[in-house]
Amino acid sequence: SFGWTQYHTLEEIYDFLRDLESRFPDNVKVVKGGESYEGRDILGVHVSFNKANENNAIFIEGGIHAREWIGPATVTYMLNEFMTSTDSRVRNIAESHDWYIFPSVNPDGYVYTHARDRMWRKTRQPYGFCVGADPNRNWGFHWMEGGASNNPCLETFAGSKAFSEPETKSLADYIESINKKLVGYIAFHSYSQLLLIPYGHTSQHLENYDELYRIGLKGAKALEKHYGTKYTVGNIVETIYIASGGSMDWVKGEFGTRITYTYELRDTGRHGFLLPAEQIIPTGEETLDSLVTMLEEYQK
Ligand code: 0X9
Ligand code: ZN
Repeated sequence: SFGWTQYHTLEEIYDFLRDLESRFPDNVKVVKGGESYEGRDILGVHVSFNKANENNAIFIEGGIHAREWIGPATVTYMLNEFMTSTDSRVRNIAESHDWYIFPSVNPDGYVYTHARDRMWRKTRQPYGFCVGADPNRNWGFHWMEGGASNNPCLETFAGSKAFSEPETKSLADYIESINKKLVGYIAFHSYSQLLLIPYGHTSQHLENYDELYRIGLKGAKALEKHYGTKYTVGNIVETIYIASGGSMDWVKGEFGTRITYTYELRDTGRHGFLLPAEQIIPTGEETLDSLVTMLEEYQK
């Protein structure tokens, strides 16, 4: 059965989503957020406990980079807690929002990391002799304005144009269709233990940077309490490097969605992308607490 002591395949994750829908038919609906180059569905769930929360929705994105397996694992962990936790703080945050949760938005890449190359990052659309674009450089907001390459053989290839990848194009259309309901967009990557605030093309601070920074620090503090895991909070350019064309940046730039963060989950490099499965549950616990804490803060 599905659990968090091992990493799962795409089909196992999708079965978990369908299973949740059958266990909670009044609250969980499996939704198609788009389609991949190889024709796979990008599946997620829409979770709703109360029609009144319709316009208080949080979008959760995992797995845009194929090899960052702790992303989908943490996202499914949190989703399961939203449905089953008896902790009053988790219940309150879960039930006071609608959720659009997509654990694995680069399904071709994820399947490829299981079948062929554990370290694959990109999509799987061919470009001449090389394959794939970086789906976190392919979104149409300040596309190709730094930290992105026009060489299809590199890991940060931005695609032949903005939204050249079916995954980003179809998911963007889906997000656009629900954008008025969204108050938050949170992306999960690994690794480096960072909580990143837009944008990735400029170190200039956003209108609500100070709010996001203040809330982010509270989240990082809550996260650290569990296992001592330390996170750095800040603007993308100031904290890691220039990276234009990311999904969160497009959502923020296009719709002005208020709460926007990108997590870079565990660890800081000892295991890197190959984070041992024993760390899924601790990562899930600490990350969930940080998210709950930030959403509590935001509501104040
Ligand atoms: O380079 C990236 O896309 C992210 N780091 S990773 O090691 N997971 O590849 C950083 C995210 C930058 N995010 C945005 N610009 N939105
Ligand atoms: Zn990543």
